[in-house]
This record gives sequence, structure tokens and C-alpha cells, in this order.
Amino acid sequence: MSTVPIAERPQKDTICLFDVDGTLTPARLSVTDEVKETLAEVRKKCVIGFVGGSDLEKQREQLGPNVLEMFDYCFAENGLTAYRCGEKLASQSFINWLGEEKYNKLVVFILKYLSEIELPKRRGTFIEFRNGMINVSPIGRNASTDERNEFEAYDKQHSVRAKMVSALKEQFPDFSLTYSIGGQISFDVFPTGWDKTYCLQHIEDKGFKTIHFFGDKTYEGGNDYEIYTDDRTIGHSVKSPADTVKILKELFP
Ligand code: M1P
Repeated sequence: MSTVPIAERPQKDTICLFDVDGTLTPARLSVTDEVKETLAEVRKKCVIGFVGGSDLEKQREQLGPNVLEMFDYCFAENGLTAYRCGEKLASQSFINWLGEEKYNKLVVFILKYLSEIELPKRRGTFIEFRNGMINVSPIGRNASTDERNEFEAYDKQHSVRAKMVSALKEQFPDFSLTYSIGGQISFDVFPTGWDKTYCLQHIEDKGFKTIHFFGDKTYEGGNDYEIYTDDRTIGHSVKSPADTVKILKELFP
């Protein structure tokens, strides 16, 4: 199916931005045909984009190998990796911003802390180094879906991630870092201000009059909170991908 050019869409000055996990897909799982079809219909009317915390590789796994063609704007890592109509936009990097010396101290502290806490299971990849952030997972990013669910339940009881975030804040008060618990088994660490509002700078001079944002973690402390409450967006708090579809059908009948 060919895409209607942006200039020919009836609401070309409206953009809908979507969080991924919990909004377009169940956490870390794949998008359904119903969501894909709804997005394709909405894209005939206005401009669409996603803004996820994960890196583009994971969004490809979840949204499909042709993700760059499914959306007009693709914002991975909160927009630190950004594409418009399949073309890569300029980006910054976490390591350049923080510097090797501070980064080294941060990693040493994290690995030491993780080696000393009680956990029922450990897998692999406890720190994932990304372009615009690092992702820290006490169980490790190699956990299976069942192990993810187990860790999430354990974390609800023992606040493993919340305690670790407090320890990091106390240890590095002058690093200007934000710690965001957005998923099931990990938290993201990035420079303060590099939350999902970061992606808005890529569209600020593109003439949009209305920016809808859809997210599930819109509560304070959730990784959709800043963009959901930002003055530039109309925020929609959703409970599931089915809820996103329902709201889209109401907004774009
Ligand atoms: O998109 C939300 C989060 O998804 C993943 O979290 P987890 O693996 O803990 O479920 C990560 O990619 C994380 O960076 C992201 O914010």
C-alpha cells in the first residue's frame, strides 16, 4: 500500500506521537495487525511518529522490520536517534555529553552495587550502552519473558530498582542525570532533559499546530510523564494498545 504524501493529508498540521511499550504493543512484544491497520488509516489523515525509550533495533523487533516506512517520524531512545521519512536526523551521544571519566565511575558503581544485592536470579547484560542513554537491568537484559515477569513481580515487592535509583542519586548528585523506570526489568539513565520531550525539537519547525501524544506511563516518575504534561502536546493516557486504537478511532473517525 503506498503512503499518502504528507502535503496531501487533510490534517497535515497534526502529528500523533506514540510511546511503544504498553501503548502500541504489550511490553516488549510485537504489534498486532489491528494496531498496524489503525495506524495506517490515521496516517492517511495526519502525520504519525513513535517515541520510545528503547533503541531502534528493539523497536524493529516489536513494530516490524519496515518500521522506518510505517511512520513519518521514528524516535528511538527518546529522539536521540531520529528519522524523518526514513532519513536519519542529527543526534547527540550520552558518552560525549558525560565524558569517559564520569562514565567510568558510574559503571564501576553500578556493577559493584549489582554484585552486592540479593536477587533470586541473574542473567546477562546488566548495562546496555546506547547512543543517548544507558539502560541498567538488575536481572540482566538476556532474561526470558517468564523471567522478566518474575523480576517485575519481585521488584514490586522489594523495590530493587527504586532503591538502586536512590543510591545512584545520592552517589552522583552533580552528574545531572535522570533515572527513569519505564519498563519491566530495567531503568534508563540519561542527561536531565533528554526525556521524551527531547524528540519535540525535531518537529518544532515543521509547522505542526497540534501534537497528540499517547502513552501509558504518564504518571509522575513514569517515562511518558514529561511529554504527556508538556505544554506543546495534547496528552492521552492509555491503558493498553486496544485503548490507543479506541481513542484514535474517536479522534479520526
Ligand atoms: O520502552 C520502555 C522501556 O522498555 C525497556 O524496558 P524493560 O526492558 O525494562 O522492559 C527498555 O528498552 C527501556 O529502555 C525502555 O525505557
